[in-house]
Amino acid sequence: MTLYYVLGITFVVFALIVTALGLTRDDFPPTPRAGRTVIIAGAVIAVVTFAVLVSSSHVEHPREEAAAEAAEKKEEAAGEQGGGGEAAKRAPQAGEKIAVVEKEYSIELPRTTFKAGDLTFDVRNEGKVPHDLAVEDGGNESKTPLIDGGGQESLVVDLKPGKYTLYCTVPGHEDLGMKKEVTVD
Ligand SMILES: [Cu+2]
Repeated sequence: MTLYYVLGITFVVFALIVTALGLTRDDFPPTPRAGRTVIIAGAVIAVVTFAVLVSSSHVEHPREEAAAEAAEKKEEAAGEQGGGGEAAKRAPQAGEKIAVVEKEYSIELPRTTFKAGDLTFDVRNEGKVPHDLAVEDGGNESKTPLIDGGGQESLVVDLKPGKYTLYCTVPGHEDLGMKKEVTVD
């Protein structure tokens, strides 16, 4: 493809030079033989350019083709995962959904008692500074990514009956009031 461009540009430049010479100089071409040489040279460049264009036309859009191929492979890969992939995508939606609002410096919940099992905390940060929502379950801390002001993230946990504390892990925020005792039964 690059070769085609180089040849094409060469042909255009050649044609412009010959035209300029022909228009501005009375003695161009200086001899009939030189004139024939110019015509043959022009024809050769044109033919080679056309030949390269034809031979390279099957890879005329290499970038677009590569992108289409990549998309196809991605689709195939997704297809191979089959139902499993779909189930994994749905998993975060499973169980009870609880809308949580965080700001400086509080965590608001619609209620503080939940049924044991899958729980999805949909956390909206209505504050100005980033917050997250975490819960400690048997020594393991599960938490959302840090949520910028105005942002939203979900925390999906599978909790057994017991008492838990929901809190923000940003240093100092828990002590400033970003914690909430909840009961799972
Ligand atoms: Cu916070």
